[in-house]
Amino acid sequence: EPKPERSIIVIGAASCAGAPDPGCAAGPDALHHYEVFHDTPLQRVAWDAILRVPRMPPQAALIAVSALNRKLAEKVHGVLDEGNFPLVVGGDHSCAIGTWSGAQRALADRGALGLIWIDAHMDSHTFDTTQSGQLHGMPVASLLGRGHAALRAFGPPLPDLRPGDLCLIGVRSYEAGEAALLHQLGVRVYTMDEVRARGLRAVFDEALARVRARTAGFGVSVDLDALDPEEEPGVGSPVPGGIRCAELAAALARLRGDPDFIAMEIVEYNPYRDRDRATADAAGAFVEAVTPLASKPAR
Ligand code: Z70
Ligand code: MN
Ligand code: MN
Ligand code: MN
Repeated sequence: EPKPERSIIVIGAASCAGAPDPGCAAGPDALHHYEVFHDTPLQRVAWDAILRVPRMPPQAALIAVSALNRKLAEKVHGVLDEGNFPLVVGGDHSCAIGTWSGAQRALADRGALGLIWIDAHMDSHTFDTTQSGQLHGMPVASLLGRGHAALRAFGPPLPDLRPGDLCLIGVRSYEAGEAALLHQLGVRVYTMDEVRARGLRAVFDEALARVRARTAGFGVSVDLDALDPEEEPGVGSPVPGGIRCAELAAALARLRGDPDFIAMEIVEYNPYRDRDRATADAAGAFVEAVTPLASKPAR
């Protein structure tokens, strides 16, 4: 069988500048070394680069994260312009600002970006509402246009992600300020309680219909802490009571061959907390679940 023309190009974002836990910076190198993302008979997978940030004091995190995101956005845009599929591997979740800004930029002439955000957290703080000060708690707010200007100040101005084009799935740990922002903007949040009540499959299909409705393409951001830490402990901020790996893989399989599915992100892998590579293998299973991709992205 001929291999499809669209390859998965892996870009590492080896940074923990946006998180309190330094272990996530080692995530991309560990996943590369474990070879969890690999060719299948129908899908080519190749590592492009692992982006790194210089060692900096915590007060310089904003500078480090915005510099990384500028490089990451360029990479993602370039991979999409070549007709390939970017897979961004974190690192802490503040890299999502670069990943999805790059995707927005690549889609710009054709329309808006849709985004499914799978996470135990809301990641929707602004500098006014954050209690921790950690940037990985802010990427959603930033993409919605509520972030610090420095975080998205690269290249020509980007449109804000529209609240109706975004869904969160798996949420079970958040603070009042970020919940109020998402409620005010009308972002659909599928909490873990709703996932348990309705099943991930039903919730995922509904989210998919929403992020597709008014967009030119959509992506999925998987924070591995959405998973249940009893099964997958290798994350920066474990929160009990999450999604089962097999359930998420089954839901993601809905994306197989979908020409509008343009990019994916898997973040917050901490190899020091992993057990028998279970969490690394889950990351590999999620990529296998979405393959083979459609041979060509939608035009
Ligand atoms: C908390 C904060 C967070 C990820 C932890 C936690 C945020 N709401 N995000 N792990 N991925 O610090 O703002
Ligand atoms: Mn997150
Ligand atoms: Mn372009
Ligand atoms: Mn999280």
